[in-house]
Amino acid sequence: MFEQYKLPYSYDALEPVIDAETMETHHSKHHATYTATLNTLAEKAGVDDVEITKLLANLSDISDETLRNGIRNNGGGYYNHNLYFKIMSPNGGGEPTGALKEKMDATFGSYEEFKEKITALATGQFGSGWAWMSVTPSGDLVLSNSGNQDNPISLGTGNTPIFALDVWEHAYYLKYKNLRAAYVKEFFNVVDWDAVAALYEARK
Ligand code: MN3
Repeated sequence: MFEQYKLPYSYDALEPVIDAETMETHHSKHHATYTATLNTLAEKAGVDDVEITKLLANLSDISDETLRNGIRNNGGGYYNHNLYFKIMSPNGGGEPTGALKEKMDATFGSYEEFKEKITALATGQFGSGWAWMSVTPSGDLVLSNSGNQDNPISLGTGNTPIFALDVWEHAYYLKYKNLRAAYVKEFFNVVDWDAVAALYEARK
């Protein structure tokens, strides 16, 4: 049984960066539906007791193609949004600190250069998808993007995401309309770098 991440903040807490209606629809409809559908499909496939990261890393173990594709999409939607909602906070913004900052500076040059690179991946993702910062098995940081609800785990990279940026239109359309770049620019004002640093510490 997979449980949807419960928001530790209210739907309007991320205003004005993300409006309350978008947050409520995103969490109580989109994410709730991914979670419910994942639970139905995972039970059918007999994998409802498998950890989500293991499930996504081993999709090829599911022999039934319909179940496999459904779990790839809905399991991705479940995992991706858990991470996305977890790394946002009404007290977010600012810059990374500590070991995460040191590693990001060493990898990307500076926080500003990180922002430029992840922004290019987020705005350059054609159609629905995500932009990621992940930790490799050897502890390095890498940036990537992916379509639909795929992620670095389901794509078999072996990397663990610690930063997720949803660029599906449902994440921004009510407020930003077609202007994905405007949403991405504002998104950094709600990123909880302490939460990202905790995920980094757990993986490095
Ligand atoms: Mn979404």
